[in-house]
Amino acid sequence: MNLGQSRRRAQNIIMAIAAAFMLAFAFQGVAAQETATDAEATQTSGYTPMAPTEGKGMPDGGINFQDQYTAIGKDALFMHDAFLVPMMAIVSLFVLGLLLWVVARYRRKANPEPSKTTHNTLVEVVWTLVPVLILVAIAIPSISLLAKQYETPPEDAVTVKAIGYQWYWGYEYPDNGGFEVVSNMLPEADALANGEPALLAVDNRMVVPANTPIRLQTTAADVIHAFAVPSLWFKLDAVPGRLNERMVIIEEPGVYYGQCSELCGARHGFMPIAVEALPREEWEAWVLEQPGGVLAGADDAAQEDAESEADAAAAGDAEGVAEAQAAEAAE
Ligand SMILES: [Cu+2]
Repeated sequence: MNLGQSRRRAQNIIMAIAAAFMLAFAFQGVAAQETATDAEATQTSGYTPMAPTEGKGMPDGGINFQDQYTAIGKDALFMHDAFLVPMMAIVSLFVLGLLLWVVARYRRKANPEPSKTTHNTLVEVVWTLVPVLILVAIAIPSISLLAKQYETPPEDAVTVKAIGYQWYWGYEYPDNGGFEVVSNMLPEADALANGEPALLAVDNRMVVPANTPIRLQTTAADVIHAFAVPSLWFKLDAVPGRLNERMVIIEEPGVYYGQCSELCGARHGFMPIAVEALPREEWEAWVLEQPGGVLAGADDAAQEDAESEADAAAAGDAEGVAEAQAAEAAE
C-alpha cells in the first residue's frame, strides 16, 4: 500500500463517519418533531389554560384587599370595609380630638390654677363601658366568621391536596385516581407572552370546579410552606407530616393567583400558586384527560359493580355474574 492509497482510505473512513453522524442527527430531529406534534395534539384535544381577567384574582396595585370570590371572603371584606375601618377611624379621631382639646383648654396660660379633682364616677363608668361595648360588637360577627372558616366540607366535596416542595407546588387529586399535577413558575418572558402576571404564572395550574365545595388539604414534603390565595381569602400552612384542611367554594370560574406565604428557603419568592376554577363539566373533562384520572362517582359505581360481581361469583351464581357484567356493560 503506498502513501496515496492509505490517504484515500483514511478520507473514505472519515466521510463514512460524517455520513453516519448526519443520519443520526436527522433521525433525532424527526423523533423530536414527532413528540412535539404529540404534545400539541394532547393540548388541542380539550383543555387549554384559561386566560386570566385583568384585575381579577391578581394584585391590582391598590392598597386595599383584592376583590373576593368566595362567600366567606365577601363577608370578611364587608366586615373590614363597613365595620372595622370606620370604627378604627372614629376611635382614632375621637381620641385625637380629646387630646387637642386638653392641650388647648388646659394649657398653663389658659388655666393657671389647675383643678385638684382626682375622680369622676360618671366619666370612669363611661370610659369603661363604651370600649367594652365596642369590643362585644366586634366579637359577635368575628366569632361567627371564624366559625364559618372551620366548617367541615360535605362528603361529596372534591378533595385537592396541595403539597409544598422546595420550591414548587404539587396538587394531588386523591378522589379522582390520585394523579399529581406538578406546578412550577413560568419564566417572566413566557408569563408575559401568555398575558399572565410575571412571578405569578405557572406551567400547570391547580384546576378545580367552580361552585362546588372543595376539600382543600395542605401538607409539605420538606420544610414549612403556606398555601395562600388572597382573592379566595385563605392562607393555610403546609407543614411536613401534618394535614391541614378547609373548605373553599369558588363562586365563579376564573384564574386566581397566590404565593407561598411562609419563608421556606432561597426560592421562596418563586413558587407561585395559580388556581383555575372551571365550570363543573369542563373540570370533569380535564380530570379525564389526566393520567389515571377518574371521576369520583364513576369510581364508586365501578367498585360497586366489581363487588356485586364478586359476591355473585362467591355464591356460585353464574347467572348473577353474567347479570352484573351486563349491567356494567350497559353503564
Ligand atoms: Cu414555600
